[in-house]
Amino acid sequence: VTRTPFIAGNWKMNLDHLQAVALVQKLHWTLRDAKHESGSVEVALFPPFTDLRPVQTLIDADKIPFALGAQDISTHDSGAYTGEVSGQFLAKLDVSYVIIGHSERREYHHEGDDIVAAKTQAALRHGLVPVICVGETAADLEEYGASAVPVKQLGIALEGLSADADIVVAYEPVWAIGSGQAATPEQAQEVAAALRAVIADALGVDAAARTRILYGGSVKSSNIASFLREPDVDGALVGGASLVADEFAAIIRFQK
Ligand code: G2H
Repeated sequence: VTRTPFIAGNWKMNLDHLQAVALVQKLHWTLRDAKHESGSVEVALFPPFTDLRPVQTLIDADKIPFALGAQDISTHDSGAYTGEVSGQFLAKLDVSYVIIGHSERREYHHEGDDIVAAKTQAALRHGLVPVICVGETAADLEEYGASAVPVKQLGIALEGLSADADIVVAYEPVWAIGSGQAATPEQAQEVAAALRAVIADALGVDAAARTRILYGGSVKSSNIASFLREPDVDGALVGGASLVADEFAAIIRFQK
């Protein structure tokens, strides 16, 4: 099985809709200029909810080969849930992916593994691919090593899913997020391999072979190739560096 490399730009709570459109135009221009080979890598952008419609309109009108993702999803489909956004609304906006369980939501919004599992199921119900984020804190790393906590988190998220569930997994060590201090490629590989084994246990070997596992945490153009060289790392979830057109374009053009 060949897994198409996946580069995801998680904008977090940055860029209003005017800035969003300007960044996507600049990115498209930069990549077109550099003869970006389409098809060799899949690129997805995860803007704030308020940017989804204008970005979708732009990529549709200019045939820009970027997929669209959301940063969160409600566990519910509709109803009296003030402030929540349903997966059915996202699907209607041509959103293909949704980040679930990012450590910032786990920490600041107290989302536990049960919420992550419910959101994973909500995404799949609406034909969205969940990008399930797992990762250990610095304290976890010291106490249990790198793999134990991500393995447990992913196991819970995958409970009850069917073998043909289309998912992406992102390994993001919490201590590496926005810190400038990325994990080593060796650690990313060790945990990615452990996560692939979790997928094999939960969904079977075919699912494990086709599912893409990303590394996230201080990815930049200068370290992307070292991660993508690892056999079980199939892409990256990029935060800060996805907000700068030249830098994100350089990450997209990485050489394995
Ligand atoms: C981790 C990552 C993107 P950054 O949160 O999800 O952010 O690349 O800024 O560390």
